[in-house]
Amino acid sequence: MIKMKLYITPGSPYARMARMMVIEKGLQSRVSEQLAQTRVPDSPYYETNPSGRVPYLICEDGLGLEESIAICDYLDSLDGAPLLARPAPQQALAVARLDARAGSLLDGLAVWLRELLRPSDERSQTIIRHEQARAQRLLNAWETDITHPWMSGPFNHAQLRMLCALAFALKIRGFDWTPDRPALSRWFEAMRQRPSFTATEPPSK
Ligand SMILES: N[C@@H](CCC(=O)N[C@@H](CS)C(=O)NCC(=O)O)C(=O)O
Repeated sequence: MIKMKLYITPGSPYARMARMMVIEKGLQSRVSEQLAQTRVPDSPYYETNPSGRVPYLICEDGLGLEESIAICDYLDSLDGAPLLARPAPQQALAVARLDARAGSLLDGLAVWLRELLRPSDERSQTIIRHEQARAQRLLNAWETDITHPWMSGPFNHAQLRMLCALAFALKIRGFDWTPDRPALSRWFEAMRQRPSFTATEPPSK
C-alpha cells in the first residue's frame, strides 16, 4: 500500500473539508499533505491533476480522486467504520436539500472571493454584486435551515461543508454574516470547537 497524498492549498475551503477528514479519521500517518500551485499557467501540478483543482487525493491504489465530498467519503470508508452519518430513506430528500444548499453557498462564496483576488483591472463588479446578493439570500435561508435536526445530529456532509463555508465567508474582507443571524452564529460557535477544524485554520493574510 502506498502512502496517500492529499493536494491542497492552505486557504481552500474544499481542501479543508478533506484535511478535516484526515484528522477526524486519524489518518495523518497514511496521508501526506502536498501544496499545489493552482491558478497559474503551466503549474507542474497540472501533470498530477489535469483539472488543476484542489483537493486531489492520490488514493492507496495509486490513482487520483477529485471532488471534496468523494475524497471525504473515500477516507471515511478506509477503516470500515464510517463516521459521516447517512440519512435514513425517509430523511433522504430533506438531507439532499440541505447538502445542495450548503454546496450552493460554498460554490458562490468561492466565485466571489476568486473575483476579489483578481487584479483590480480584471475584477468584475457585476460578478461581485451578484455573488454577494446570492450569499446574503442563502445565509438568510440557512438561518432557518440550520435548526433542522440533521444539522445538529451526528457529524455529516452538510455540517462539514457548512462549517468550512461559514469560516471561508468570514475571510471575505468587509463581509460579516453574523449580525442578525443568531441561530447560524450559535451553530458556528459550537461547531468551530471541533479539533479537526481548529487544526486546519488557514493562515491569516
Ligand atoms: N467541486 C470541487 C471544487 C474544488 C475547487 O473549486 N477548488 C478550488 C480551490 S477553493 C481550486 O482548486 N481552484 C483552482 C482552479 O480553479 O484552477 C470540490 O468540491 O472539490
